[in-house]
Amino acid sequence: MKARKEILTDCTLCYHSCGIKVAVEDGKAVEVKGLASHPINKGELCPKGENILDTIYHPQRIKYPMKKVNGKFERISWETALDEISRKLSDLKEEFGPQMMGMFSGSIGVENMEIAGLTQRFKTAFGSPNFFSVESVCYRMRIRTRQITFGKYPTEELDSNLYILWGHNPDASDLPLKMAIEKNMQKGAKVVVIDPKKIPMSKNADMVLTIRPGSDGALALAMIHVIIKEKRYDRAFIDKHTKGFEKLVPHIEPFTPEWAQKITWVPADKIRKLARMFAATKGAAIYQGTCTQDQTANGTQNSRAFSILQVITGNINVPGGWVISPRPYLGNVGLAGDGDPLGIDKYPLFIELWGRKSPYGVVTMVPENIPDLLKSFIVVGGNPLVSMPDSNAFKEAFRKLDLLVVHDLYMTDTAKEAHYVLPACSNLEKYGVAYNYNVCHCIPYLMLRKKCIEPYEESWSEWKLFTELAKRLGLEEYFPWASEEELVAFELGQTGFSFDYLLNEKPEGDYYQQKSYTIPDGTFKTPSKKIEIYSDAMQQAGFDPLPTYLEPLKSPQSKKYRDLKKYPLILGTGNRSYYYTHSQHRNIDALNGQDPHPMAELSRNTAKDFGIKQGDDVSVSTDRGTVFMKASVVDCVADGIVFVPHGWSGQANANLLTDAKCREPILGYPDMKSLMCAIKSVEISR
Ligand SMILES: Nc1nc2c(c(=O)[nH]1)N[C@H]1C(S)=C(S)[C@@H](COP(=O)(O)OP(=O)(O)OC[C@H]3O[C@@H](n4cnc5c(=O)[nH]c(N)nc54)[C@H](O)[C@@H]3O)O[C@H]1N2
Ligand SMILES: Nc1nc2c(c(=O)[nH]1)N[C@H]1C(S)=C(S)[C@@H](COP(=O)(O)OP(=O)(O)OC[C@H]3O[C@@H](n4cnc5c(=O)[nH]c(N)nc54)[C@H](O)[C@@H]3O)O[C@H]1N2
Ligand code: SF4
Ligand SMILES: [Mo]
Repeated sequence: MKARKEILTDCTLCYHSCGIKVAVEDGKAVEVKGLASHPINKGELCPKGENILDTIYHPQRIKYPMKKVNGKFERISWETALDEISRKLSDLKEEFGPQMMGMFSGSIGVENMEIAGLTQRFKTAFGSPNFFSVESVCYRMRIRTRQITFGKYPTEELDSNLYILWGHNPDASDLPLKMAIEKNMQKGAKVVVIDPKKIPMSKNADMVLTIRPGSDGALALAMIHVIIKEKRYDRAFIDKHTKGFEKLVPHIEPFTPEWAQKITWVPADKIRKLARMFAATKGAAIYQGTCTQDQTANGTQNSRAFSILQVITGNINVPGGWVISPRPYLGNVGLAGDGDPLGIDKYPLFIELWGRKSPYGVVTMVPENIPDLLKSFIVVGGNPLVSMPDSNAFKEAFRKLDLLVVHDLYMTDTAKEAHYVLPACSNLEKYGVAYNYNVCHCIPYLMLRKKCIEPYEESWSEWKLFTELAKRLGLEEYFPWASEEELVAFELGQTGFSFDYLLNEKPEGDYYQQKSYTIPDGTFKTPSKKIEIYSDAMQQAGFDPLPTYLEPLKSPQSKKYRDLKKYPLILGTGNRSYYYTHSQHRNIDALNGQDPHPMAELSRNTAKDFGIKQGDDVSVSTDRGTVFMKASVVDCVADGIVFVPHGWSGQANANLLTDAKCREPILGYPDMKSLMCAIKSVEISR
């Protein structure tokens, strides 16, 4: 009989890190099920998680290191690869200085703290400040804005009395929230959908607001206007905990619902109704799209306005509102270094707040800084030539690098451009700490990610990659951990949990602390110790200290964008597919069968206007490029809009349409949600 064991760990195919049970027989993972006791997914899995073993054991996985020779990849040993890479890095460092090295880690570095931490540590050890990640296109904007406002990061809880789904579609992207909403609706929780598209949750929602992409900031300002004019705010909370409300009152005067109606397409009456409903509910929360509200011209100010809506209605640290959940004292694998990352002059608040520096550079500025500043790149767990804006600009720039190294499980579009490709372990092949539950869903829970199986073929973990590379560069002192287990034990150091406890006694994970709904003195760590409705940090950095609205540069209402006539339709990119994570999983039959083609979505009226029929081959163009997809003519999308998915490779890559220089002015995020395009039917010869 085969020896079978069952290991409790997390999925890691997206940042939700759902709990799973992996059955392993004779060293091979043979079955994966949801872990019922896990607070995030309660035993459920999405189709990606259900099919995780197809990802782990797929024959297209990279098996050994490769080097590009005369345009073709050749197998080499790890020894040779690391020797050559370290020699090249040393030479470039000597000639140009250490800042010439850039590093990138993708979304997998968000759920996988070891990837982001070790990558960051390596760049510091090497002496470069230039670490880039998805943090400068996704989510950190909201964290940063809430830090600026609260000195803390209050988070939406899963259980709420009123869910405002503001550009967020849990059925596609957020399984834990979808489960929570379905459960709480049975108990009377209300749901509001603010979206240019009817999403599955629109069907049973209490209110549905069909909004013009990129105009959300105007709606939020008008809601603040109504709440203030009608005196529906929480006076006691404002008096006790905030600073600057008296400045907000006159500031908000012009932002009437009628003003917002013209900008947003949402009728003024509906704006009033929503503002009243929100103000009347304790335990109400805005669930802002995870990246939707960031990747637009008004991004930072959108997040500021949402914070202020929560604050003036007293929906902070109440169950179901936004709650400050305790963070664990994790050992920091990242290492602070000298020097300023790219972007500090243009987007200072992204990098520095109250004298504290974050480790990330502004990724949208990378293409224009190759090759003058950046000569080499190491990409660990990311596919920037598909996932970052303006793939043409990124590709052109990456082709000018003296050295591009990619560490991944698969031969991605980025890997194909590399000088060296190195095989990476999957999440079932290494140890780690699963902790995102607190950051994304306000659950103070930790779990040990277990090594369930041995590395596939010649794959290495990031710990091994950087430890070995550092040795060759004389940087071994920075990587003192003798094993992955030691590294993870270091991370767990001050959490109160030992590696052994999480491995043997609580393999299902554990709560490291309890949340509290009180607001003791000293809760808000801003300089004023109050919630800063009026933000001195924003003012000092030269930005509006009270929330404002900025029209997207490329929009039908923009005064600045001159070539509009060529691109008459609004373009949104990157609505999530339930079956894929970004550019991943297209090669998994069970998933690809469910969503086989990149589909450009548009309404019946718009399709008619442009002579497009269901299933037509279409081209979608912007001032940056053209993609080829199929038309999906639907009832659920508002007229005048085209939505294209991101993550497809080659000619269907949505980021051929986006623009690295079309940036949100405060934190430098790319606009991926509110652009302009043209669409037409095309003949594709097959
Ligand atoms: N299956 C799957 N899940 C994922 C991911 C994945 O790739 N696949 N990626 C993960 C990551 S990294 C992220 S950042 C999140 C993304 O999560 P979100 O940003 O929340 O993205 P979606 O859930 O697709 O929801 C976006 C919704 O916003 C609407 N929308 C588009 N533009 C606008 C606008 O301007 N205003 C408003 N109000 N609505 C708009 C769209 O129609 C869509 O219904 O998903 C995460 N979850
Ligand atoms: N147009 C448009 N573009 C977008 C978005 C959008 O909405 N619109 N969304 C953006 C957002 S929010 C995000 S977060 C980014 C995501 O951007 P990325 O993170 O760059 O995208 P992924 O395709 O998830 O790339 C992750 C890569 O890591 C590899 N990988 C998986 N596990 C491991 C591991 O353990 N180790 C290593 N070394 N590699 C591993 C995978 O095979 C995959 O190639 O995309 C952004 N791009
Ligand atoms: S939502 Fe799906 S892909 Fe993401 S962690 Fe859970 S099971 Fe895995
Ligand atoms: Mo993201």
